[in-house]
Amino acid sequence: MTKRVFSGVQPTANLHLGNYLGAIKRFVELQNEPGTECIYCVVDLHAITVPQDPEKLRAQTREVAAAYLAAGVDPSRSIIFVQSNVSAHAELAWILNCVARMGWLERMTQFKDKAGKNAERSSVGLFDYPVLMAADILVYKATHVPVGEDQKQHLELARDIAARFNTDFNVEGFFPLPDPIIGGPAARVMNLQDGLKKMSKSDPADNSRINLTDSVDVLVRKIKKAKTDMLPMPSHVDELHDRPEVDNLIRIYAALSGLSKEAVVAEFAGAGFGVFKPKLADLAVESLGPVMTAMARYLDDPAQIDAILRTGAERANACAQPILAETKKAVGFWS
Ligand code: AQP
Repeated sequence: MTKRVFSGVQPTANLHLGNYLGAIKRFVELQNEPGTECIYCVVDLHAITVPQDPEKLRAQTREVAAAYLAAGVDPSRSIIFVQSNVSAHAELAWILNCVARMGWLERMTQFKDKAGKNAERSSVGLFDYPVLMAADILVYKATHVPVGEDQKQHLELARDIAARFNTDFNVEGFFPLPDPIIGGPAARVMNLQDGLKKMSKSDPADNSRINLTDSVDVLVRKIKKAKTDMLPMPSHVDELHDRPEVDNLIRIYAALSGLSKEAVVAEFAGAGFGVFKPKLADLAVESLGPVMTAMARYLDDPAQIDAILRTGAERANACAQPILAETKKAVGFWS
């Protein structure tokens, strides 16, 4: 059976190393697997679950598309498009809203984290975000979804919604239960200044993350200033349990080099950070530098990005519309 991959990134500011290693880099790896169809979306409907400046949203949409292209997503092999250009996502989300249960959504930890103490003032969209995410995946009958670890719970919900739809409408196997692709050393890249917090776009401290739009100088400086501790590099992975910042840097090194965490620990065992950090910076420049340069080049030519996104939207619509039509038929809508 053909593997159909779907994933997306929100066009919110400050695309970072976590988004790259946890998601975008894997998009490219999957695209290069034989027998795999890939559909990659810039999920702007998700972005407006919190307030956005319209002009910035438009610019950031191109920025995410530029990151996909710069990382190596090839628009002749994968579909790259903007979510709001394919209305089937929103239409299916409504149907799935009537399948998902309030109790399921109330358990979502990301809503609790993002809404914080202001749940009452949050948009309904922020609460409903995981149902839209389920629609994004199911409207293509995608079988695999590469995401960072923070999206694991949402993926489980998408599976529950798919299974419930199939049962409620007596259409066994209609929606496949999508498999998450999560894992590797960079499934959860942490904040460079606090190893207990996820690296995040919305953190006000810019030195907490490496942005894909940073210059090479800034990238090197942020690695140099990344928090560590007074001890030397560990000799065994077990020593990393209570050293979250060091663990994070080692995992970043492992993800960028393709080595295992154990191999990185063995390579630097007992060394000082004065040895490790410059090596990490060199590695980051070597692997991220070309992506950052290519991204800037794409952003200099917005017309090229727009043309790719328009073609992508046509192709995505062509995949989604027949599945939406079948879904409506199963529900009993007149046509
Ligand atoms: N720190 C991370 N490590 C690994 N993967 C990550 N992802 C996000 N942060 C990390 C993965 O990147 C993909 C796109 O994420 P998104 O656009 O949905 O944004 P997000 O998860 O909301 O990103 P942030 O940085 O966490 O934003 P804020 O600050 O707004 O909450 C997803 O696959 C995600 O798992």
